[in-house]
Order: sequence, then structure tokens, then C-alpha cells
Amino acid sequence: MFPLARPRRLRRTAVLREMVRETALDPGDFIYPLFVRSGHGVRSEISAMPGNYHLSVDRLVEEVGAAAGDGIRSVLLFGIPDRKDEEGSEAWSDEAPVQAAVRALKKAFPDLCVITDVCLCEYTSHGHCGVVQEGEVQNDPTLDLLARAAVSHARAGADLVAPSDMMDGRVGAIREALDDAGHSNVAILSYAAKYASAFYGPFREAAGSTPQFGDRRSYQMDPANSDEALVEVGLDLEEGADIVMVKPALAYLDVIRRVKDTYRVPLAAYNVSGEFAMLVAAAERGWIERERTILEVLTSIRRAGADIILTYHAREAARLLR
Ligand code: PB1
Repeated sequence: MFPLARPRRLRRTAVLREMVRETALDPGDFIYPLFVRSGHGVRSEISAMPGNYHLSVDRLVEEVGAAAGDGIRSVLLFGIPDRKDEEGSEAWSDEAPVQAAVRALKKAFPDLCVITDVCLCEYTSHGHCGVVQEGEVQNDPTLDLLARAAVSHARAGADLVAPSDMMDGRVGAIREALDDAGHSNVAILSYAAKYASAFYGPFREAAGSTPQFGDRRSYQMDPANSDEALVEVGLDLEEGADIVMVKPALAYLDVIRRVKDTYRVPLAAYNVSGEFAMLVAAAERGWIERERTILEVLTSIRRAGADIILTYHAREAARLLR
């Protein structure tokens, strides 16, 4: 009790504060999301995500080289296809931007960890993450298409595939397809507890993946639920997920903590586009200090229990930590 106990004693100097600091940020824990499209020499900024670009493969290789210079060792690729159709067939084309990007990156940076997003929403004309029949997103017919996309990413050389569609049973289907195709060493990072969130807005503009009708609430989770997140994570682990993810991060820090305490497995959290845009916009207006806020946000996600953070701040944060 006070005056015996004085917590301020250990806050008195920077050395003391560092000595008792419980949570550390390390660029090795960051995954840097990138958007790749076809063409040559393309680097066009995404308006709702300043500092993020649509990149052709050649420019992507440059960007990743620069990011590696900042300390980034892991990237997540999203593809912007040239054409969309009902099924999203560009998702499993070996010549599509993501597949070409994986090959180019693994060639240029053999030690880089290359992760690919596996989903159909960027590739379907209707913008949903699965096959649509009679106005509804169908679960089981989607599994084979996702598995095909994952196998084609593995064939290109991806280290991890990251299914973000939220269909039931997709982790198992992808695991089986990868193993059958001889890719048993390719790991699965599953978007296990992915919420139907308004924070994906800027991404949908970036990826051109806004659903053309309805919304994603019949497959993504209700923001009000956290017991259900434990069910979702448990299922994905049983089906063979190697790393599980909670998404978004900031409005779901409690879910991150519950998942970590319950399962004690490698856990990722996605600091999504809306969280990024909010911070950048407020900093642009001079309402918050950009650099301190970035580090505070990322620290909070690690403190909540995430081992790995997917974040558009990755390069900047890595530089700040040097
Ligand atoms: O940063 C972000 O907002 C990421 C959004 C995310 C990427 N996996 C999805 C958002 C959505 O549901 O539209 C894409 C789903 N495949």
C-alpha cells in the first residue's frame, strides 16, 4: 500500500521503463499486405489508403526490396485480375498477377516469406467470396474453387496460403488439396474469426471487391459474438490451420485475447484498411501524432495476444523501430 508502493518509481527513467516493458514490437512480427495487378511499370496510389499502391509485378519486386531494407520479411499478396466472371476463375490461373508475383518474388528474394490471400471476391463479377446460386452464396461448391486457387499459389511457390472467404470446411478442403498436389509443406494461415466489418471499406475500393448485391453477413461473423470466435478457431485448427487470425484487430482486441488464452497457438491479427485509413486521416488533420499512434496501435494488438500483425503500417513501423 501507498506510501510503501509507488509504481511511479519504475517509470522514472527511460532505462527503467524499458527494463520492465512487457510487450515488444519487432518488424519480424509484421506482415506487409500488397496489391498486385498486371502490366509493367504500374504504381498507382489507392486513394483511400495513402501510401499503398496497385503494383505491377516489376514494381512490386522494387517495393518488396525497399521493404526488406526496412526490415520486412513477410508479405501478403492480393490480386487485381484483368477480368472477372461468375466463378472467379482468374483466382486459379497460373498466369494471373498473384501467381506471377509469387514466382518473381521468390526468385528475387528466396528468404522472403510469401503469403497469398485465397478468396474469390476480387475475382467474381458479383463481388462475393463464393459461388452464387439463386441469390445466395453457396458453401460447398465454393470449396473446390478455393482449393484450386490455393494449389495454384503453392505451385507458384507460396510459403503460406491465407483463406479469407469464411466458407465452412475450407481449411480442410485446402489442406487436402495441397497435400494431394505434393505441397504438404505449404502452411495455412486461416482467417478464422473474420467479422462482417465496416472497417474493410477502403480495401474494397482498392480491390474492387464490393459485393454487387447484399452484404457478407451470411458468411462473415456478427461483430457481437466472441464465443463463436472460439468455435470458428477450434474448427479451423481441427481442419489443419497452422496459424489462425482474428480480423479486424482494433475493435476485436478482446477476441484476440480470448483466442490466445484458449488455444495457445500462433495467432495473427489483421490491422485492416479502415483502421489504417482512420489513423492516417486523423494524423493528416493534425488531430493525432501519426508515429506515436502507429506504434501504440501495434503495441496494443501484440499486448492483446497476437504474435503476428498484418498491417499497412508495416514499413513505417519497422523504420520507427530501428
Ligand atoms: O484491410 C482490409 O480491409 C482487408 C479486407 C479483407 C482482406 N482479406 C476482405 C474484406 C472483405 O470482406 O471485403 C477481403 C475478403 N476476401
